[in-house]
Amino acid sequence: MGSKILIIGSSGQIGTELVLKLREIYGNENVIASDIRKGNYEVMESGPFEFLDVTNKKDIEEVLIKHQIKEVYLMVAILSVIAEQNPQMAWDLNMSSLFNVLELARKGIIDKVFWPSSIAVFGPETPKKMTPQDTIIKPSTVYGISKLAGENWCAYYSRKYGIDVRSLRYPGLISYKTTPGGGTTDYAVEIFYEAIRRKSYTCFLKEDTVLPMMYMDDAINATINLMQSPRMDDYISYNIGAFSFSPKQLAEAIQKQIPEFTIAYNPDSRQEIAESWPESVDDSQAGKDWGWEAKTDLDKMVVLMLQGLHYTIS
Ligand code: AKB
Repeated sequence: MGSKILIIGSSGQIGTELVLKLREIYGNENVIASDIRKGNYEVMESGPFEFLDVTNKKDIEEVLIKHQIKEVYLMVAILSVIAEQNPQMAWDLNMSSLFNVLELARKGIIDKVFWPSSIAVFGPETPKKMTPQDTIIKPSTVYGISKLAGENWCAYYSRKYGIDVRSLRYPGLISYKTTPGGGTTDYAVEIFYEAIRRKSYTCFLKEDTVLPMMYMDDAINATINLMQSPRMDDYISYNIGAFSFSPKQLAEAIQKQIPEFTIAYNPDSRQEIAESWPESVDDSQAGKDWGWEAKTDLDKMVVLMLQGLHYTIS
């Protein structure tokens, strides 16, 4: 490969698995992990790691130059629940991190950027089922507002300065290597820990709240495939979907593997966030433009999660 890759936010839920997959493809030495805190053992041991505060543009620049990096995956964000509690902090971090990277691209230091958007860009007025790529986009959460602004900034830098920036609207992501933190879809990961440890779970969403979700392997493949594809004429933050379920449907899928598992419901303020998001998304544009297709369905995801977590937490 020609140039090296930097993952900012490599200790997070997506960053961890992205580093490992990119190292498998491009070689350990070519993929530099970075975060404000240490990551999981595999990430720390398998290749280079830099402590990096994404709000400090100078520090990012130094790391880029030191390792001769030209491609950056910016996987840092304050997610929906924490953002509601700290609007200004969330706005500052989510926007300054993106600005720092886009500006370094404008200076010619970075050639290619990946930045994650989310289903949180959609709001209560958006069509809920098979939400189109282009539709009413009026987010009602702090996190969603920052993601929509981010999409607009990426489009601006792409159009105005020719920056190659690519983006996906991730649904809720389900994985076992690193826990998510501060999101509304986090219940769909927590439930597996409790299913194994206690055989019961109390969900903070109502039983029939349907949200779009995806197994992490598919999200990682989507991310890398998009970055490997030829550049599109215009910046698009692509809808990508895999499956949708409610807490009740997820519990039923878990019961196929752990029949004694039980679920109870105690909805809190996160319910309102979930209700403002789509139930499913139309991702046909991603399929048409760069061949996107999810590989893991709900039942397969449940089996993979239980197998992965048995190994990790036992
Ligand atoms: C969250 O729940 O905040 C995130 C997201 C859907 O972007 N997982």
